[in-house]
Amino acid sequence: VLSDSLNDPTFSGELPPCVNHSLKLGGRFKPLMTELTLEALSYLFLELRPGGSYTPDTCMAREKTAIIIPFRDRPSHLHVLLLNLIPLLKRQNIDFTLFVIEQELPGPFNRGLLHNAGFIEASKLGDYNCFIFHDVDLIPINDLNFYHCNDNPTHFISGLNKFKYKLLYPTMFGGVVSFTDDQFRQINGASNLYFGWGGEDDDLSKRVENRGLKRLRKYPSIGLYDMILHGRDSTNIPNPTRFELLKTTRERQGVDGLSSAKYSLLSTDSLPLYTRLRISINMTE
Ligand code: BGN
Repeated sequence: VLSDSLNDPTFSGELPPCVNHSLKLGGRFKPLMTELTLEALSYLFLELRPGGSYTPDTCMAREKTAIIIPFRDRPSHLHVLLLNLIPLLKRQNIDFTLFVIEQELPGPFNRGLLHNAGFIEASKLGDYNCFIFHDVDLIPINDLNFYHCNDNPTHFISGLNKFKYKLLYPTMFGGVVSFTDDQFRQINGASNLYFGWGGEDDDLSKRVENRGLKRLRKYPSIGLYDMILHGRDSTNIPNPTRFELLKTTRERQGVDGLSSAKYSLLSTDSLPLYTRLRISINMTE
């Protein structure tokens, strides 16, 4: 017979804080480029809660992280990213939710506005204090590239396969970047005015600098990514106005950004591995 004292135990203390030097981490690895279906992936990652959330169960994570993935029409890239990113985040003991923010066709892609919409909508769904904006075609290949926020906005990429594991210019700030909630508000988010390819990440870089923040970057041997090879996206042509726009970043920053992001939220779907946010953007507004 079980004694009564066993029925109602009290935990002897709290979970210990998660530490960086987890025994599960393996350094640099070769990513798996296999394109699985979402169904197959969801069987691989049964421990994720609906909507794509995960909380380590053996330690207390240091922050609550929203991974925001701007997306349009590239399911195979998304599936390769999930196959590699989810295990990495688990090995790093990150408390995360994956958000895929999808812009409806037609019309040119607006990556900056998707950052703002993803930030605003994710913040309504949970009390996230760290936001990592993540391109769908960039696969991290080093376990020691921690998906944490820092005391300043951080560029996670120090080298990309297509640039021979280097960057093109020092102020590059695209692809994968982190902001705390406060840092993103402090710079009034991203510009909403860049339609099509290019420049919006350079604008973001200047916004960080203009508000007296530093850009941090991952250590060269750690911030390594493989870009999934693809041709140029015919629906996302280079934006001819990007050079002109970049001249006025400072003047626009207070009035063009989080404070002025206009979009319609079409649906919020809690899928097995991510929360899908579909939005439409009216280009003439
Ligand atoms: C730059 C683009 C970035 C892009 C990188 C890497 C512009 C602005 C005019 C100078 N910037 O040239 O948006 O991320 O290349 O491909 O086009």
